[in-house]
Amino acid sequence: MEQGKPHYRDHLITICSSFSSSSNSSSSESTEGRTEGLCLDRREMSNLQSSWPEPIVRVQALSESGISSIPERYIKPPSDRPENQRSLPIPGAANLPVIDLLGAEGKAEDASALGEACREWGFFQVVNHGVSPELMRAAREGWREFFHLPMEAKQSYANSPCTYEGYGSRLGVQKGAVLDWSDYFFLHYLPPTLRDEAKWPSFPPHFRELIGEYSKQVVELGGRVMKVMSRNLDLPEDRLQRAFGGHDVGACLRVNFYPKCPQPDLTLGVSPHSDPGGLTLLLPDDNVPGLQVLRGDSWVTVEPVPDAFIVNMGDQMEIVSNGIYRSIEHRVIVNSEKERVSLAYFYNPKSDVPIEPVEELVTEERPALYPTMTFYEYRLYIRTKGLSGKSQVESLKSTR
Ligand SMILES: O=C(O)CCC(=O)C(=O)O
Repeated sequence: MEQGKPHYRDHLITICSSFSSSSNSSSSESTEGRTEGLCLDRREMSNLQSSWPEPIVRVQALSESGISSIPERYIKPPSDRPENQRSLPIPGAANLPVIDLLGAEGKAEDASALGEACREWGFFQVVNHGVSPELMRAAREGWREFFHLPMEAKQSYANSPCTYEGYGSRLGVQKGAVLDWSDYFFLHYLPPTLRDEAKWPSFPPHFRELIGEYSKQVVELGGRVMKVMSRNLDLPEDRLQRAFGGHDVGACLRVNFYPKCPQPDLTLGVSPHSDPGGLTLLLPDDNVPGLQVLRGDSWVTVEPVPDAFIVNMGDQMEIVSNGIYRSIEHRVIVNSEKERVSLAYFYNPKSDVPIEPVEELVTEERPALYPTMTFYEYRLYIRTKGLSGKSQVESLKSTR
C-alpha cells in the first residue's frame, strides 16, 4: 500500500454505513444455479455433473509455487497463442472510445458517440457514470484481498459444475481440456430469487454489504446505458429494456483473478469469446492491461481509463438491435510481472421472454437476422454446442 494514499478499508465503513437498506433478502432455498453469466434453472441443472472431471488446481497456487514453465494443460495450440497473433502494441495505436455518460444523457453529440461505439466497436469505456470511484476501488481491492486469503478460507467457497457459484478455476467439464490461466468467483445478484448472500465471501469485514451496494449501483448504470442506446436507435428510451423483459433483468458477477504467469506468450487468461447475455459492465484493473478486443484481424489491448467502466454488447443485444449493435470477441492476456483483478457484471434479459429483433428495426431492406429464442433456450443452445468465440450468434444468423 502506498504511503499517504487512503486504503480501501478506510472507505469501507463510510460506504457501508450509507447503504444499510440496500441488501435484499437472500434465498438460500433457491433451487437454481448459475454459470458464466448463464443462470441455470432446475431443468438445466438436472443434466449437469455435480463434480469436476479432474482434481481442481488453483492457478494462483501454481503461480505462487515458483514454477518457471507452465503445465501443458495451460499451453494453447500455436495458432491461439498471443505470441503468434497480430496485436496492436501497448500503448494501443487505437483505443476504445471513451464516453461521458452524463453528457450522452443530455447532449446529442455525446449520445451519438455512444451509439457509434456500439456499432463500430461493440465496446466503449464510460466515464461520468455516477458509480462512486471509492466504491469501485473498494470492491476491486476487497476482491483482491479475498484472493489473497489462505487457501483453506477460499476453499470453503469452492464451486461445482452444478451451479458454478463460488470460487472456481475452470469453465466446462470436458476431460483433458486446455485450461485458462485464471481463477474466478461467480455470484448471482438478480433476480432476487437467485441471490444467495450466504454464498458471498464474508471476509473482508462488511464485504457482503459492499458487494450488494456495488451490484445495485452497477445495475442502475446498466439501465441508464440501455436508455441512451435505445434513443440512439431512434427508439423510445425504454424500448431495449422492454425487449429484455422490463425491469425484471438478470444480473450476475464474475470476478476474475489472473495470477502472474512465467510463460505468458503460451497461454491466455480468458480464451476468445463473445458474452452471451445483454450488456457487460467491466471494472478492469486500473494498473494492469490485459483485455484485448478483436478489431478486424488484430487484437487491440485496451488501456483502461482510471475509474471508468468498460461496457460491451452481449449476443442478446446484438439480436434485439437486429445486428446494428455488435457483440465482439474479446480475450485476456496475462503477464509475468503483475497479477490482475477484474469484475465483469453481466446484465441479462429475463430468461423466459422471447428475444428477437425489435420490430421497429426490421424492414424489407433489413429483415430479421435472428430467429426468436428465449435467453433460456439460448443457454441450452450454448450448452449443446459449447461456448467458443462468436459461433453461437453467427450460426443462428446463418439459419435465416
Ligand atoms: O478480465 C477482463 O478484462 C475480461 C474478462 C471477461 O471477458 C469475462 O469475464 O467474460
